[in-house]
Amino acid sequence: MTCSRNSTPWPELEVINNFYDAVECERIYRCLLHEHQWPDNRYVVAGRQFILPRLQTWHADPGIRYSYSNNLLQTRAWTPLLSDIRVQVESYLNIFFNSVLVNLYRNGDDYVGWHADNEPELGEQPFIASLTFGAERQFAFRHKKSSEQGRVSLRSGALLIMRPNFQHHWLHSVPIDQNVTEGRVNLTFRKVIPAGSCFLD
Ligand SMILES: O=C(O)CCC(=O)C(=O)O
Ligand SMILES: [Mn+2]
Repeated sequence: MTCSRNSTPWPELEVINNFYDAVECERIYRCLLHEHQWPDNRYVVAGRQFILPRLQTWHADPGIRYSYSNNLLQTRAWTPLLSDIRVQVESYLNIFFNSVLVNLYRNGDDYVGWHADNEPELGEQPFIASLTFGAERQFAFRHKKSSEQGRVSLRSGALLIMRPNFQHHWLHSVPIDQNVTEGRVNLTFRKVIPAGSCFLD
């Protein structure tokens, strides 16, 4: 891997471009697009049907439970490809993850709305590593209390690091972008605190 660490003006965020080179990105993207078992994006909560504006799967080590989108995500085992990527991200960062959320944005109409990844299961210091494959998309964020906001472009092969304070102070989203016609797969590696443990990390 020949990547460069690029700090952003925001200390809680770091973008590492070319974490995967173009050839690797193409291989990984094609594999995720065509071989990953994508579920339907319609789901029912309390008798009402909702449509998720992207496709999504959740993979975790045995025994890991996460209430994020509880009604729609079943925990799946790690695939060989996701396991390989996890090892590469972990050894680069020297941080260990036990789960990954996989999102497919089929084109620029797919999006994720404003949110913070700060569920109690992620502990008090949620550290998230996020990888992009496929189309470049904007990652937008806005401060929870002030009017400050920002954006970074996430290109194929980029690793975005969200340090814990990012989830404490900011909301983030990937907005609709009608100029984007191609798909994008995003992997967010997370560390869920196993049920019954203290939040000490
Ligand atoms: O697609 C992205 O870059 C972000 C996805 C995200 O925020 C999430 O899965 O929680
Ligand atoms: Mn998120």
